[in-house]
Amino acid sequence: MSEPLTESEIESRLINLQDWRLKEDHLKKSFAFSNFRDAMAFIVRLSYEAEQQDHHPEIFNCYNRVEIALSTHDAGGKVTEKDFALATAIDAVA
Ligand code: H2B
Repeated sequence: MSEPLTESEIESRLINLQDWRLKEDHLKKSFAFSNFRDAMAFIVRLSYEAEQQDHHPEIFNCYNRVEIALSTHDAGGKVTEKDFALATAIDAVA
């Protein structure tokens, strides 16, 4: 069972991440690519990270745009350290 982070714990961790925001109990970020193919390649690449971490993002795609939302079901849908670990890995893939 993962422990939810407090809002101030989340805000202090967000300082180290570019363009991630806390919204509706999720860590959210929008990525823009040159085209649909690059956006889909990003999704496939991040899926390997998600599987490796056994932690899975919500993903919305529209053409060249990919929106990611992270929360932890096991923590009642709140943000935990697992979401920060996956956000960091997703940024490395992008
Ligand atoms: N992904 C996310 N985002 N939150 C979780 O709590 C979660 C998950 N739990 N992926 C994992 C899988 C869990 O269901 C399995 C059984 O480890």
